[in-house]
Amino acid sequence: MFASRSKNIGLCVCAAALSLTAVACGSSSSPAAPTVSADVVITMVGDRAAQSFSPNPTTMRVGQTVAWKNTDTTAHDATQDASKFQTGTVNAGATSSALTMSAAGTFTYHCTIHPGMVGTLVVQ
Ligand SMILES: [Cu+2]
Repeated sequence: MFASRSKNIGLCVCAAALSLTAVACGSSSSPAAPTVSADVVITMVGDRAAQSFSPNPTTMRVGQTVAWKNTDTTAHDATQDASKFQTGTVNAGATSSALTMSAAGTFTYHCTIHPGMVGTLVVQ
């Protein structure tokens, strides 16, 4: 009785882990950006100092998701200065994965490819 019970639990955990892995792989490896449904979308405008990201600053609530959409003709990323969050490289025309902001704070971020590109995200 106990043995078959724990076996079932083990299978459940395994299946959940597999499906999570599949989702993660699907979103990060697909060449064309899937349609991202984030609560907040920040546009990557280009290498323009404090005007590189729009809107800037961006304000959102704890628990909301945010994605960065690159409307420029070259790749960018959005990396929090203390690396608490990062989009990874977002190619021209693409949109990053949606990131969930789970903590309040004022987060300054930049593009590691173009360090002059800076923005601020305020999570309330
Ligand atoms: Cu950049």
